[in-house]
Amino acid sequence: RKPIVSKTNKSSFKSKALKVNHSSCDSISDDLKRHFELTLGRDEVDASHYYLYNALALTLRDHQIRGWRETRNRYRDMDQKRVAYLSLEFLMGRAINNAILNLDLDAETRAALQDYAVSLESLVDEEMDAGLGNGGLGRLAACFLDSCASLALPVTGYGIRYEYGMFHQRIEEGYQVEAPDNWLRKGNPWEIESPENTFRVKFYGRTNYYTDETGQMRASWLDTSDVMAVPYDMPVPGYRNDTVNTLRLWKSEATDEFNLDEFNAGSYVDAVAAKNLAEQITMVLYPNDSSENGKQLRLRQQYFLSSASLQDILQHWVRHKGEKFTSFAEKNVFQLNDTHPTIAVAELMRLLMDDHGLQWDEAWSITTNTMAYTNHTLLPEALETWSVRMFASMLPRLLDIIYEINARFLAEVSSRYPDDNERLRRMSIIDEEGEPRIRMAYLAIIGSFSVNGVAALHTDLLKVGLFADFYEFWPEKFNNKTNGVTPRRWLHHSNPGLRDLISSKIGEEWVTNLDQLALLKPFATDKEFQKQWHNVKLDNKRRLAELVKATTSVSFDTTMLFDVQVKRIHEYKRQLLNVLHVIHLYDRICRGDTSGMVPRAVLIGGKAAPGYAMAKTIIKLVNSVAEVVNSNPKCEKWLKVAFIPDYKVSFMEVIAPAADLSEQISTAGKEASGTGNMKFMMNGACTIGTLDGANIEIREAVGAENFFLFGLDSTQVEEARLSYDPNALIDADSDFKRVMNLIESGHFNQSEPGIFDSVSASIRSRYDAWMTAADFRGFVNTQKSVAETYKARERWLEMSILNTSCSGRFSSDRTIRNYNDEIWKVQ
Ligand code: B1H
Repeated sequence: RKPIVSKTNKSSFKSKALKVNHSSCDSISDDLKRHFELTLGRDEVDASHYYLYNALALTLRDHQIRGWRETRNRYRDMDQKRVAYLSLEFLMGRAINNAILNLDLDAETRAALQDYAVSLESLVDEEMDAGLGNGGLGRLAACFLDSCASLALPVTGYGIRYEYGMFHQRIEEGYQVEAPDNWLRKGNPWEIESPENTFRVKFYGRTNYYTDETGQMRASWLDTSDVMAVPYDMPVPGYRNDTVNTLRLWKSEATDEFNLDEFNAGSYVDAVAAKNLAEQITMVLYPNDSSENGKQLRLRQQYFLSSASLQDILQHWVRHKGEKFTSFAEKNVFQLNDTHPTIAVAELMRLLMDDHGLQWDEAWSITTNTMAYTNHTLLPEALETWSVRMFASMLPRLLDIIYEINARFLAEVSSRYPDDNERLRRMSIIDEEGEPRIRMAYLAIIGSFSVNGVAALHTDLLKVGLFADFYEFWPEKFNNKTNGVTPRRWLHHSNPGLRDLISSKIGEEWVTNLDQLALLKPFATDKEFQKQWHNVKLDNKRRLAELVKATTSVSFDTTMLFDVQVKRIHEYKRQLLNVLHVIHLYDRICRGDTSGMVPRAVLIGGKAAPGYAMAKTIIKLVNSVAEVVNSNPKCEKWLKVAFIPDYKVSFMEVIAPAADLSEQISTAGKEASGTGNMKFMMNGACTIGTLDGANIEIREAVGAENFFLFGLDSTQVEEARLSYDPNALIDADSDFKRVMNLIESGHFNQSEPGIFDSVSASIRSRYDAWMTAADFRGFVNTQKSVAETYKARERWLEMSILNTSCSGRFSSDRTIRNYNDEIWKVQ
């Protein structure tokens, strides 16, 4: 057989090879062979390596299964409090490298693959990203699972096993085209179906009130159409700690008694075909980020997840403790990832009262001592409300309960604030303006003992703005938990060069104690260390340049400043501002004014919600500008622009390590936290950013002198809004005027006149909510100082090293410790 062809960093391979554990090495080799030849029935490695990938995944899963069982038993024996993290999104990305890393099986795996003359790197590309999320909110849930397992905390993720995850994005003629993500088509070797834990979820029907044998008033939910929830479990390995937690994803299936009438009427085929309705529930992820969608099917998904997960937990409780719930709240916490699973508040009440016979007060005490709510956005378009009418027909029993929660809550408010009807109207769960709607955020706050924001500024803004009445009413409920990201995936795995360099200086403890990165600070000005740091970055830039070339045909020169903005496309994130700067640079280059400029490679990537026209136009604009810039010989040396299609977790693993400059340029007050900003910082990128979300804390951590700040702060934004006059700003700034003129003259869209009219109109509108024009000048000026600093190579390297050194507090381990210390309180 041919020798292994490995693209891996050789030094890391060698250093690991010394540590091969021979017993697990043999077993990996044997298991791989067994799975390849017996489980999958293969005898040759085909070109795609698909079966070999599967055999390896099964091998690694086997290795997790022992730890999985042990972990379950340990949690049970310790009789600790459990946490259920309820989320409509878990953006897991690929599992294979994470498993190898956390199980410490790198050398063994590589050794086993030598028998097949296949490199690990070529195998991992066979795995589809598990794209069960939109962006930051879903990826945060995934980072949290890694940290919980690594801290050996008994936390189970509960989500939906979408048949189709986040759509694939292609770019055709510069436009986004969506393609379905059939990620399960070739099977998912990581999951284990657990049909014995199937639950029944009810929909429609009516409430029936009756008096039970003891004379109590009781309710039951009758004449329902039911759907089965079947769990699929994915192992969540902790970092080298023998802990394997669980991500339990529910799939919807039809019950066997579906459409009995039709069945009996003889239309057997119609009855079977109707199974689709039930199975639709978990068919597809809604691709909206930071905006709600209001569709019936989405509410069905939310209730389906909430009900199945709570039934699972209650069943477990009853099996171990019987029908006694006095200590339930001491032993369980439900963390609600935004309002999406908030119907769980009412569902827990229903299950406790209707199925387990508790009285209202006892059930309410349990609910409000177990539910905790995380808010992720202040954007009004993302705040979920559901029409009462839709609720009344789909979830009638839940609506009864919500009304009762509201009535009791409003009674409390009015006893604290007598005769304040305005306040009652403001705080009511039911919004009575227009068609009555249920405000899910209010239900979440009222039903929870903890309400948290995801960065300091965000939490402060919640207190004084959106939730001010509730903060006044229950100040003790409110707390901040600044987001974080897992250093295992986002540094150790994705940046092997930097990982080895860091470990060579400060050892490996940083992997589980990221504050240790501070030990690098003294080396920030060390010439030799800077050189090594620079070389690692250069290697990473080469790797990214290859990806960009392969996906866009644009060539990035690795000596250029890599200026990167990857995230969902949204007006508040202001990709437009970035494009205005690119056009400004292009304009200067065309005019021969390159003084002080640095050669730049600008990379932009991200998906637009399919129904979000402006976001899609922005993608088209980026691509049109890229085409003009990249085909102009004058720009060749100075500027390259690329839009990377299908931005996803596995791409970020290549992008973050290679970035020099991280663009975090949202309108201040709009980005709740951001987490991409943390991944870039950890990998030694410098940030250009506004005082928004966690940028503020990043700047605090790294020092103002190592952060490129620009723009209005959130207070100034709200003040400036009152007399905002973008046209005056444009007219007073000749650079800005030329940029607008290039857009408006059709320079970038000569064959498609008018397509960018909406873009220029939005910039020029006095009502532009994102106030792009207000920050143009500040952004351009600060980009100039970025260029100057980049050219002062040693200063830049110092900043880069300091960014990594100061990123310790943005580990999701820190975030999870905060959640546990202040909310969950698991011993
Ligand atoms: C965030 C969302 C979101 N905030 C609605 N809100 C969705 C809202 O499908 N929906 O209906 C989906 C997602 N996502 C993000 O959460 C914030 O914008 C980021 O700033 C933050 O870092 C992230 C994690 O907290």
